[in-house]
Amino acid sequence: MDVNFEELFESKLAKNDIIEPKDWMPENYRKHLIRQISQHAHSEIVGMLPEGNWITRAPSLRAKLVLLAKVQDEGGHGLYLYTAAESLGTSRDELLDALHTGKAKYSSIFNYPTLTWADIGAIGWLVDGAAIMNQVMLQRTSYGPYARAMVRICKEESFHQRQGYEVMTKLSFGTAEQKEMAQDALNRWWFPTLMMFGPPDIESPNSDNAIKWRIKRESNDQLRQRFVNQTIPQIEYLGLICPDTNLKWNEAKQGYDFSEPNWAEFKNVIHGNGPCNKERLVARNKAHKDGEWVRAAAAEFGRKQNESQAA
Ligand code: BYC
Repeated sequence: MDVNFEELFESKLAKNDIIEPKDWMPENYRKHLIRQISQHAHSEIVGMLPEGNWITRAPSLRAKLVLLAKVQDEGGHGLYLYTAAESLGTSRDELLDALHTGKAKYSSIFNYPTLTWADIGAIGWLVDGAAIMNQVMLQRTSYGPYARAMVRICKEESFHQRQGYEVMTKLSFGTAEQKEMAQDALNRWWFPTLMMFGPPDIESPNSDNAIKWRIKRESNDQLRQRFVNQTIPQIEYLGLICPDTNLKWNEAKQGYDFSEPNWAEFKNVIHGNGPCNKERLVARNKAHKDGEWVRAAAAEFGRKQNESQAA
């Protein structure tokens, strides 16, 4: 009997079934997933850099331990995600090469500098907060290995968000100078965080397929709106001021009206010209080169193990 693989794939999606690595899938679905999952992995790995910058300068031993754990978690997230991407028939080397040569994108947010300790609070609170808002739906994404990786990632991101909010709480209820640091960090991170959700829906070339294939279950604009609605009361609790002067509660839509981020700046950043793009790529290339002996030793160990098992 002839099997119509395309129909089988569509019927699985219609039933909310999960697609697994050995299932037939359209080539464009495979490519779309490799693009999104690998960019997500790169974001985790590059995301370690701006925060890693503060590990040696954390203001207490406790703060240092918590930040170390968070940055290590992000390394772990990158590894689960690279593995999920590899299950689609690509290799780690190919993926890393695309990152190191600047061909692959990673989240725009990590091209901004961390100037003060308050930025570590703002990243945990806002950036991880935005990441969770986007990633909760990915736990139900249609591709099995990605969905399963996201379950653990989301749990860890919730801890990261708490870590950031705790830092912001301490600063906001601290001295006048500390509160000013918290406000300054909020001012600098607010609009770049809104950019994390991607371009407006009408300018998002990948969204239609992503929704059709149940890779994304909500649109960039829907998630951005939900993030703003959720975060404004937190800003108010901290006694800080949202830098958006057009922010206004809209009774009819039961949500806030807010200003669009500067999309020209976003385009500039994702095309390699943000404040820290070059620095991030230099750091990642150096880390990869410095790790060459570890990869060679691990490969040699694996080879010897295989030899001794075969003997
Ligand atoms: N930065 O058609 P669109 C984290 C690109 S959290 C850079 O809407 P899509 C972390 C997009 O790739 C951050 N590029 O795309 C948190 C596309 O270009 P290409 C990572 C962006 O895929 C704390 C073009 O713009 N999270 O890791 O439907 C600590 C048009 O966009 C961005 C994820 O990756 C951006 N902000 O939607 C440590 C979540 N936005 O690829 C780490 C999974 C858009 O066609 N990813 N672009 O050349 C997603 O949910 C989606 O890929 C996005 C974009 C919402 C990001």
